[in-house]
Amino acid sequence: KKLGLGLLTLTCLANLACKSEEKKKDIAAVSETKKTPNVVVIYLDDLGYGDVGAYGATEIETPNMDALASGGVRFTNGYATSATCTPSRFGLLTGVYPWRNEKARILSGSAPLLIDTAQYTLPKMLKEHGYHTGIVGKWHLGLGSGNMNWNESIKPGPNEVGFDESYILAATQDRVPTVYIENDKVDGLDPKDPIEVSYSKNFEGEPTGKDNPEMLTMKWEHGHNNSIVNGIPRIGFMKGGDAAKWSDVDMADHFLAKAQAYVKEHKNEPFFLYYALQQPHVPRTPHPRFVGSSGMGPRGDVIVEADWCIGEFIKTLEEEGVLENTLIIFSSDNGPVLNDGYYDDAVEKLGDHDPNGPLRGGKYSLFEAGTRVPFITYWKGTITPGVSDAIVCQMDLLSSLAALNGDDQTYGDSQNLLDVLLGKSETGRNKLMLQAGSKTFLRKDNWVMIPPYKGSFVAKSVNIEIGSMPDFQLYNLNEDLEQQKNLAKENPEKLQEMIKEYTKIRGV
Ligand code: NG6
Ligand code: CA
Repeated sequence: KKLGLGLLTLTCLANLACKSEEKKKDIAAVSETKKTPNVVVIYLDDLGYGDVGAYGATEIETPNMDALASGGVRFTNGYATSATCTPSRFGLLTGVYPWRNEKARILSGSAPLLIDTAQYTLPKMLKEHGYHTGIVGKWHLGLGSGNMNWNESIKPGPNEVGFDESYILAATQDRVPTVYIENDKVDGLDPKDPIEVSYSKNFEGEPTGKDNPEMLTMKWEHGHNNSIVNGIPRIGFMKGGDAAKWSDVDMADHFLAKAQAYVKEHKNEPFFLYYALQQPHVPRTPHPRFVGSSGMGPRGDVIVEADWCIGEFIKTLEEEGVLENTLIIFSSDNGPVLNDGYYDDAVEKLGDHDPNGPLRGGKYSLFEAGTRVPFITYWKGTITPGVSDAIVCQMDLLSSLAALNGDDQTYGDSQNLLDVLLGKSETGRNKLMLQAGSKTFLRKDNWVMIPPYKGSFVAKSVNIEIGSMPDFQLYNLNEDLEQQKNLAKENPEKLQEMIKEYTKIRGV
């Protein structure tokens, strides 16, 4: 049999026309041996419900995101688990409500790993089903077990919670350490120039954004006045590691190249890639070729840049012959913010663009724009394009993708919504306990109930309505998507029903 194949190859080699035939067969053979598709999660950072053309944006062009929407299922009620990054990513990967873990709050760059290494996770599940698993991009779920030495093996991290391969930034683009980490090592570290990181005090003699404004190419507005890297003041202090420091303007290209390389390397086996882009989180640092591309300043420009990255990445899937065998899930970790601590014209140059779309609030908010995000599933040739109003949550990927692999169990708080994600059913969740900071609220059918909370209604620094009120809030999203009319007094029966349900889930 082997000899026969060898002969066939030989004859084919002699004949160029035969070569493309061979390639086609190759691709067919690859997809045949795979029972289930590759899975790619494309995850943006702080991209708002209204930032995407397919979700109604008219002032900014996102043709590649729109192509996913028009060729896939566009969810109008797709949710992250939280209005900030760390808890949302925790929910996405574990299938567990982040409010069950008190430590699931915005983490510093030196925080220990948040996910228990014994926790079942999305990548672990897919690994069990024969997938190779990789992450490229933003992590922000902590690393190590406290007192990290960045010059040695950085463990535990993504590789200990299910990823075979990882290429990440530790926390956020605005937090130190400003280096890439490949598996358990800082990429490009010169051992003669060790890295030190502190979130409590500066290292002697090191400039800071606060004391050395003359060194800055980007000005801080609130927070962000510690160590300066590439002229940008960051959160946290860092010393050394010069050769390993990333170039902010090249970050998008850098992660894209890593994501493309991952696909090329693993196209012949089932793979799961979590491609976590850093845009449009602060500091917004578009590559020079995107500067001015949106007319909206850096925030718009990095959205255009991210859209381009997505287009290039999908081209790679296509060129490598795996696009029709890949389920893509596109979403964002939380809602939008304009001024998140730097002067970058996000407010001044916004024009008529509304990153919230029709929703109230934004990043950090109890209102819809905090957690309701663009959410698209795309599987060329398999998913029938459409729009779905079903309630789906990123946390549901674990059980749904387990079902895709023939495992009908449900895990943690994750529901099996496979048919919904594939556009075959409109029956999504009927309830979902969402969170902003440490505050939770309940979405049930078309109703939202926000319990009374202390704290200010508006977060002044970012100019976003967080939504904390001394009284219960009740909204009917069918009639009032903009959450303008609190029905708590008008509809005490509904309110009581919602409180009962809330208490049942939260146990408080
Ligand atoms: C906040 C930062 C904000 C952003 C956020 C995390 C300040 C004043 N603000 O603490 O700029 O980094 O944390 O964003 O420091 S997230 O998308 O990763 O949750
Ligand atoms: Ca975020």
